[in-house]
Amino acid sequence: MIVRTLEAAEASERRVVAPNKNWESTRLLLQDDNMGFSFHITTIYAGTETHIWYQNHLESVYCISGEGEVETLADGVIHSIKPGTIYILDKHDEHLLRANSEMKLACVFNPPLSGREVHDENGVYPLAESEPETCSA
Ligand code: 9YT
Repeated sequence: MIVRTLEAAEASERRVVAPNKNWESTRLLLQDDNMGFSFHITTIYAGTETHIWYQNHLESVYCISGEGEVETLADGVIHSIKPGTIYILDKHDEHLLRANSEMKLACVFNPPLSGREVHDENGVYPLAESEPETCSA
């Protein structure tokens, strides 16, 4: 069994801050844990808009606190996000994520992130030996 706390993870290299300062994320569970998914507590800073397109990953995002919206670019539909909302990127949906207030989100990725992705601003979520993801703004 693996046991970790958010408090301890936030004080370690598991906490990463986006180069564009739109968000930060603490990766509680990563590829090297061999669970088949990764788990993150992500904070989206108030007033930000982030363009995200996880071409190599499926992701589910559950809102713990704060409010915002997610716009899917394929159809222009805007979905509001509030505590209790989950959005599920089952089609690798390209989207814009906006925070009206600071949002705390619980995020699950399949396949798992390795933890290194944040250091490459435009290839934020590459899958080993595949095309880079895009995450900008
Ligand atoms: C909201 C969202 O897409 N979060 C993704 C995870 C986070 N940005 C991270 O850990 O890199």
